[in-house]
Amino acid sequence: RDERYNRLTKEHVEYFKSILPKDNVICSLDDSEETKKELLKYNIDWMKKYRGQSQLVLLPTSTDEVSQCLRYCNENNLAVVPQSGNSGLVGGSVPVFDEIIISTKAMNKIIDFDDVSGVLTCNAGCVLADLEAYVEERGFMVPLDMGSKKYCCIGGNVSSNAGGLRYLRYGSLHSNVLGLEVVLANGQVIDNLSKLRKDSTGYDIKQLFIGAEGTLGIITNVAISTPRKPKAVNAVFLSTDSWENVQAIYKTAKEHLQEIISAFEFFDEDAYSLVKQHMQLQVPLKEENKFYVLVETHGSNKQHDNEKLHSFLEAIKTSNVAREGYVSKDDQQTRSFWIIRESVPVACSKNGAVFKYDLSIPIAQIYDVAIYMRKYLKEANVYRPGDETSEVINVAAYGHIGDGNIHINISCKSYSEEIANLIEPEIFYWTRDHNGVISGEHGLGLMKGKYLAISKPGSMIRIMESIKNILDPNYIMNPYKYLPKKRITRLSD
Ligand code: FAD
Ligand code: S2G
Ligand code: ZN
Repeated sequence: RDERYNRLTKEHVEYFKSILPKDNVICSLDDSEETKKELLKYNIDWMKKYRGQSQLVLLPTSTDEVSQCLRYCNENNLAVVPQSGNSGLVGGSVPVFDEIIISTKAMNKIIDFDDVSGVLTCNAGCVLADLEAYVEERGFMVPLDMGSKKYCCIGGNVSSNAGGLRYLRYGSLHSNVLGLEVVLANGQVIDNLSKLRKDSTGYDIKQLFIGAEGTLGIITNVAISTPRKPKAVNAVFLSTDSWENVQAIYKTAKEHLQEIISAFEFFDEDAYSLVKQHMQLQVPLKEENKFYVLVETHGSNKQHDNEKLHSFLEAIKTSNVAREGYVSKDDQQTRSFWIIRESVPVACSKNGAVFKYDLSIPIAQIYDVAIYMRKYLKEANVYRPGDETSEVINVAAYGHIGDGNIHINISCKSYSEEIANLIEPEIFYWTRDHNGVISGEHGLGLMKGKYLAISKPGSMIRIMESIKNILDPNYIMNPYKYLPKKRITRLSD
């Protein structure tokens, strides 16, 4: 614990109680067991891998209350963790020690929606699934989708620069987010809540906060561009027996489906074995295989799209690159295909403990990381398939091939430092040596901050630190993570 940060006192709590609604200050300094239980929810991450000891959760209801809270914390050297849905997977959203948690959960209102431009303006604490429902009613869709949509919030999505299942077609939050309102550590409010699609007037300040993971300020409001909801959606579920064939299917999809392709996801036989074991799902397959692919299209004209889909399927058949293929009959079956894909990370967590990796690697080599890690863990004699006593139970690979983003989930009966130290930083060095980066979409958080120098040169890290020093000179925003003091240094520079 860095002793530069003061410990929480009753006076501090009294101050917060004087500016926030009574129920929006959850503090264990002077309260019951029941409060301690309530606090636990905010202190433990979704994977139950990271756990903080925060004694205080603040739930401000407005930008002004966020500003007053941060200004006070900054003046009193109180460390802060911003939190929204707490579904992050790198330990970024929970305290490391007793940092104060400032949650956006009480800031969950939609401000406005323009149904000509499709620009949605809302509070940071709006749950993604609620925003999806709201814009869908109006014929639009949110340009990101992920398995955590029922509990993640748009402020956390933006702050973690989430990718998700629609990235291939609808792109990054760096392009879909048009404006942000952010409160800095000193309480200053940056009102860049622009709704303009094009703005080339000076540095694009909001971009700094997209993916900053709460280390530069608290996002309080978001303006995001939402595309029209597609009139025609198709989904194809395929199986095949080699990585070369997965790549061939991808190339064929890009050739025949081009502007209507909206997702290209895969998972391998190891991932599928966990889905079969832990999730009771209907999978439209006659036999098992090595790789499974889900291709989805979004278009405005069902008939045109069906013609393109037909030429894609014909090309797949002629080139004999798939073993089985199923076209969804209706929206319900499309949903059932997606449930299979979205159940993979949940199934990977069912064995007890899971070490999650989220790597961006050039597509040609992307699956080699799974092959390498299985071989490496077998040589270390911790991965013995078929042996009940094997520490590592499964090494699953799945993800967003279209984005060049793969997830490796190494599941064990329980967390162990020994296994963690075996995997890391080995998997990150392998990624660097194959021109990849150590996070594609989940971010750095506590888990990967110390490895940043493996993917980014010192010259860039020093610029990041300069930005951090300007915006949070007292280092109260989400300390110990992302840009930690202690870091693996690069051999060069
Ligand atoms: P939190 O977890 O609360 O916070 C995430 C980070 O942002 C933390 O560092 C936190 O300090 C910071 N933060 C939170 N709110 C604010 C704010 N208002 N201002 C500033 N900083 C803030 N991620 C993907 O990218 N793609 C996926 O496909 C995907 N699928 C997932 C599936 C499951 C089942 C689960 C559990 C997670 C998945 N995730 C995925 C990870 C996670 O859902 C995303 O990172 C999501 O964007 C986090 O949003 P959140 O609201 O839960 O943020
Ligand atoms: C996905 C989900 C998170 C995880 O399913 O694409 O981002 O558990 C992942 O890896
Ligand atoms: Zn993902």
